[in-house]
Amino acid sequence: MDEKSVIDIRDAAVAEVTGARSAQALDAVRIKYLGRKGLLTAVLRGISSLDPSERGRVGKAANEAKSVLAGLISDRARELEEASTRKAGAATDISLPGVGQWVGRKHLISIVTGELKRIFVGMGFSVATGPDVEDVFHNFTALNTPEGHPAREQSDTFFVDGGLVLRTHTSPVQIRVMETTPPPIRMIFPGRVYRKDAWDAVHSPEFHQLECLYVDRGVTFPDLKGTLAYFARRFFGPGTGVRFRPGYFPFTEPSAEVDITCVGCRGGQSPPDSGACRLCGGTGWLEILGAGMVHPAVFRSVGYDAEEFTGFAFGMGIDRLIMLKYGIRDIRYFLESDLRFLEQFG
Ligand code: 2NM
Repeated sequence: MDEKSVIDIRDAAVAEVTGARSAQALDAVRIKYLGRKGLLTAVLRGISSLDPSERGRVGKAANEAKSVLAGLISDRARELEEASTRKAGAATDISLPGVGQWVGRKHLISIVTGELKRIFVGMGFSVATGPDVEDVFHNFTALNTPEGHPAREQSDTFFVDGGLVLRTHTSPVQIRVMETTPPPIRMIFPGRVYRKDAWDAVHSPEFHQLECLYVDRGVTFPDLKGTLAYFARRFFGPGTGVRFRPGYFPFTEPSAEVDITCVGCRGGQSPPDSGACRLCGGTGWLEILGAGMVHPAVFRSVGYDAEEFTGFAFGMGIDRLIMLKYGIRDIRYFLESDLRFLEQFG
């Protein structure tokens, strides 16, 4: 074996690799030259038995041939692979017009949820989320809503096989947090919730809530009022008035319904040209959320000492909040994903 013979083997191999028309043919070439009994393999094995004066040159040529060939084989394998994934006869026609690419938009609900989070995180709250499919204990029982309570009505709740429900509020997440974390708790809970409502301009079977929970020693109703007044002014503007009316929720006592000065007529100060304000019906106030001091029965169901700790909680519908702030008259826009709607925001 001499250097010239090695180069002849290399050249023959290169020609065969270039000519291989299929992955199988290419593999046959690889085996013929680089396989266990391949021609180049045999040359490399035989080097030690060559005349010492030949070893250097033959060895160098054989090693070079091997690496050149290995590189060519992997390049050719890639070419064949690409060719086989292009459908037969579907050569690219570069004269065809391009396929348009629609660019999506961040959803208005995501934009505003981000804004709400920033407001509350700025006040020291952190953010927690939980499952959309809940058990009845976390969605109702632990929230002082026992069997037979009207809020458990078959007609309001989507039931799922296995004794589960689609959560009707985000409060079960609060229960999960309190079950696993001792006070103090300062958290907000944004998320999608589900109620068996028929579609109309202001109802949807899925919508979004943001709830808030603050538990510690000495949390009072004035803490709740201050937090909500600050929030309302950050979200709806500095001139926004806030009013608390008595309310009822099973999981809070006392409970309140919270209004802000109407964003349509600025609390009756700028009456529309004719008739009562479309938004508030002339009262000057809009209800935006429910709130209260956490009921001791809720604390007992998560193992908190209701003598030692107090807390406030509130909940608002994000979709409704957005409709008021942006003057959107129909909640169904939120689930249509129509870019003509979404492109108007953000
Ligand atoms: C609301 C209104 C009032 C509330 C209470 C709780 C918990 F877990 F602490 F008991 N979570 N959320 C609450 C209170 C929610 O939504 C209108």
